[in-house]
Amino acid sequence: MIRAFMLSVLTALTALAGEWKEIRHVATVDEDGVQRIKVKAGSYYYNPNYIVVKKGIPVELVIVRESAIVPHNIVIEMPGVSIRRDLDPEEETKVRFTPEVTGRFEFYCDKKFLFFPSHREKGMWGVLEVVD
Ligand SMILES: [Cu+2]
Repeated sequence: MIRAFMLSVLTALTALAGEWKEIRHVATVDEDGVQRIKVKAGSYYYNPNYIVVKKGIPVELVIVRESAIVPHNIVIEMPGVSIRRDLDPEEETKVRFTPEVTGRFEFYCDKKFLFFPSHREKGMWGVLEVVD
């Protein structure tokens, strides 16, 4: 509990500083054969922001948005996968896909307000590493 709190404080500070620190998560396969990963999203981060998944096994990102006025989304582009979804502020957003190639791919929020830096530039991005 304290650890989770410390982590959220750290994440908030990192977001303020505009820095990006790796928070790694290696997915496991649930009983239903899905690699299900809970992701927290907010201004301006994803937690975890480095997700390792296995090739050829369905992935489900269960994204919980930190309640805020600022809208966020998630964009994932990789061979065979093209996703751009707004994140629901009230409930979980479930994003499903099956990675068919190995490699490292970026996911990010492409929201932007007027001439301000994009959320991606502010640190709202992560790495999806697909392994064999
Ligand atoms: Cu955003």
